[in-house]
Amino acid sequence: MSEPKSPAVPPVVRPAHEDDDDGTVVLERRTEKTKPPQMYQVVLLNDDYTPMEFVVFVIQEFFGKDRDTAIAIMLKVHVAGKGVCGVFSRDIATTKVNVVMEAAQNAGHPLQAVAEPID
Ligand code: TYC
Repeated sequence: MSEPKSPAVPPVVRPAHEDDDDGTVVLERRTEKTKPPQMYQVVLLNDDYTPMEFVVFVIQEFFGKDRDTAIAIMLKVHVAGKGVCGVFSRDIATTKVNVVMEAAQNAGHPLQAVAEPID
């Protein structure tokens, strides 16, 4: 037998009966209630001063990319002005941005990272 698809199906109410459930009716919610969480892309921004090798290091170290992928992302940023390093939940994206900015500051480079909500 196939299950009813909609919550609008009228409940079956039975009279209370010995050894029974007192006529309790449980209505099952079948409509989707939770939305997937908003995700964020972490983007590196180009500047004229941060060494390419430092950007490659950052992408490998903090975004888990292999060297070839890190070079490709770095060059994308260098040419296009920005490039995506990864997509994360809000907390993880914020942490990635902070870690990148702190590493850049400690190394004396002006590299900037931002988290942008995606569709
Ligand atoms: N434009 C920098 C240079 O020529 C390299 C660079 C790449 C800087 C990516 C930042 O996010 C960046 N040294």
